[in-house]
Amino acid sequence: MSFDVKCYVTWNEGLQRRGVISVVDCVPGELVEVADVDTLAYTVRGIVGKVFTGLESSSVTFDSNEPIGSTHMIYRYHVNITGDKYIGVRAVVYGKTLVRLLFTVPSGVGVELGFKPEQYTAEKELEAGGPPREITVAPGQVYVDYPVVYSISGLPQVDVSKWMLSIEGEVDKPLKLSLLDLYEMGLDEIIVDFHCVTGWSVRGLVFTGVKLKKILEASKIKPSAKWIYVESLDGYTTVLPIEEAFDEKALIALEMNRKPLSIHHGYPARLLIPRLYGWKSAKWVYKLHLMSKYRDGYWESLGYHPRGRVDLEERFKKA
Ligand SMILES: Nc1nc2c(c(=O)[nH]1)N[C@H]1C(S)=C(S)[C@@H](COP(=O)(O)O)O[C@H]1N2
Ligand SMILES: [Mo]
Repeated sequence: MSFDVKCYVTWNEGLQRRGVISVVDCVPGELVEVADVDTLAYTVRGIVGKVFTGLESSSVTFDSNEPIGSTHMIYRYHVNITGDKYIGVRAVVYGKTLVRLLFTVPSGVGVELGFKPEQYTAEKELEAGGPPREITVAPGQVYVDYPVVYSISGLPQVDVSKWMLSIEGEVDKPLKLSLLDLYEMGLDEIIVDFHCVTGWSVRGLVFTGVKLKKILEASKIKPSAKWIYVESLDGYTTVLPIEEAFDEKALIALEMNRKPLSIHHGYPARLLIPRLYGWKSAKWVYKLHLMSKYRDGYWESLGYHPRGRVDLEERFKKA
């Protein structure tokens, strides 16, 4: 295996709760063609040998694969360490080309990198596509009747009498809003299509909630605020560029199809950013942390895009 590979090292609290201590996210420096699960296993084994010192002769076994939209596939493998310990592998394939290889390193597995990791710059990813605009196309999606329910770790316990949405970080006026405070700010209704990055979409969902823009204006965000790191009660996190939150249709949603959100869909409140893929629309949200610097949320640390615009098909990081 002679080709070059550059790697970043990242981590996320939500992943750490699930036993993953860090993620080594690698991008091949040249075109790597993928034919099938076995030849890809061989390629993965070669890259493992380059990335981790001392793992040159470990075995790699296939786990599962799944399509992401109509253009990408994720292949999962295990790099067997000792006994039941393994490093997880997620290979992101675009058409027939390997575009990213992510290693999830569990706690208790000491690894040594055979190189110096690069510094990831999310800002580079935002240059594509020009100014934000309404979605007119959702390439590579298929339509279903009702949104699939996702949660990284089951349904959280919610006590609405104690629940607050906190807005903090790069703001002049930090806020803590109760559900009643949110209703009193005045609700708007939007009708939008919802798109999950894995490839399903739902047409014409009605969401009612407080415009995110209104909440950010009330908290007097500083000019240094460039990103919003979003935290949820189930340990889920995500991140979005500040401009996306100023979209007229971006909401802290309290109702779906004119009924309070069900616990499955994020009661008491969820983010809803219709022009971004669904993973940015965090359910059971309790904190918006305004930041000057980017950091990965849960899916972003597994290679998903810092912005995730549907019309541009920003499914995975490209840098
Ligand atoms: N807190 C939390 N929010 C989340 C998720 C999650 O696992 N936890 N999954 C995301 C993903 S990947 C999608 S597509 C949407 C799905 O929304 P739904 O479960 O209401 O259909 O929720 C997003 N928000
Ligand atoms: Mo999703």
